[in-house]
Amino acid sequence: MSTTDLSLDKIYSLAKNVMLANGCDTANAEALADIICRAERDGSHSHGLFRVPGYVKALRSGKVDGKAKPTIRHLTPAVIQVDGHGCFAPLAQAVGLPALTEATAKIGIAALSLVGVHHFAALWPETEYLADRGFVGIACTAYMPSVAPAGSNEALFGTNPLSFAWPRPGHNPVVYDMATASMAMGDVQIAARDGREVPLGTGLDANGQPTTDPAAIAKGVLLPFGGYKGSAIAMMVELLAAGMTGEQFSFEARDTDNKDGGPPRGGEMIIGMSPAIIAGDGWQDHVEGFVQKLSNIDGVRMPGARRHKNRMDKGPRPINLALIETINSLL
Ligand code: NDP
Ligand code: PYC
Repeated sequence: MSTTDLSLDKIYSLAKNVMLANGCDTANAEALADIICRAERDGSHSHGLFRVPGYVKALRSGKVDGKAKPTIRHLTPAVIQVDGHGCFAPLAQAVGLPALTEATAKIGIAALSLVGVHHFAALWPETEYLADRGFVGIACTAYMPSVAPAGSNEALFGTNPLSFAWPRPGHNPVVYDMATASMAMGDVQIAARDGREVPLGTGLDANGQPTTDPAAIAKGVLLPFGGYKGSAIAMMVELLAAGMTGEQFSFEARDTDNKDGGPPRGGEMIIGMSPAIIAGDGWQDHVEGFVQKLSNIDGVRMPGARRHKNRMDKGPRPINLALIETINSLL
């Protein structure tokens, strides 16, 4: 695979310029460029520049409004709703997360429901936002069907990611962010692009047969991680991200989407919790003992640690050359 080195500043300005060139106003373009640049910085390759062609398709088809101005409502003191009015999710998050943080700090637990958004990114930025301010963050979103519920070979769930972040003042938070599919579709597509096989158990081909060929899985279905247990968590994500927000389930998103290749309209549920209020004084030392015990076990690596290590590197990032050429052609 040929790559070219790009500094983080160049990644940010490339992403911002391509969004501005395709109908975004400054607020929308900057929110997207920030999320794309942070994904490349951390090594979240399937959700950084790789997603730019899909973002642009959604802008060009008019499905996403690059000039949308999200609005915020307090449904109760602890329940906040942001309507993106058709924007990509990052700007709606930028509007809602400060209010969620404030409500969590006051009440101990609060929820942010995003509606009218198009989510195409990783979820750790929203959960880490809360953890960086001393709160636990949980986030999930649905997509369009590509995952067969356990026992079937018919796609109903999206790859339905779930992220959790726990604050560790003075340290990076403990954070996981994972598709509830055995593999994110972005990683399946990257494996197909780079000519790599994926592990058996990742998905089934169009005839319902197990395969290690990522291109065949893209035409068939992904499987949930961990059999019926992962399938139950994927179901929970549908219920929280669509049932609880009132937005579209993955199958509804497929039915209403214009199939331009960009993300469909949907919802996201983000929950904040305050350990200082719920657990009380001493929570930090208590938890730190557990985290140390876990991370000191031979062979264990903490989720999030790979990204946080990548983040320390301020240098350029190698980016797939063909992808850069594609993005340049969208300017
Ligand atoms: P991975 O399977 O790569 O990683 C999932 C989590 O497990 C990460 O927190 C990762 O930490 C951690 N991890 C990985 N390997 C180990 C290990 N050996 N020991 C301990 N922890 C480990 O992620 P996915 O492929 O499932 O998802 C990738 C991204 O795709 C996510 O950011 C997700 O939000 C995004 N996504 C977005 C969707 C959307 O609709 N917007 C849909 C589906 C996925 P670390 O990051 O440090 O490696
Ligand atoms: O990688 O599965 C995925 C995905 C879907 C939407 C955004 N990312």
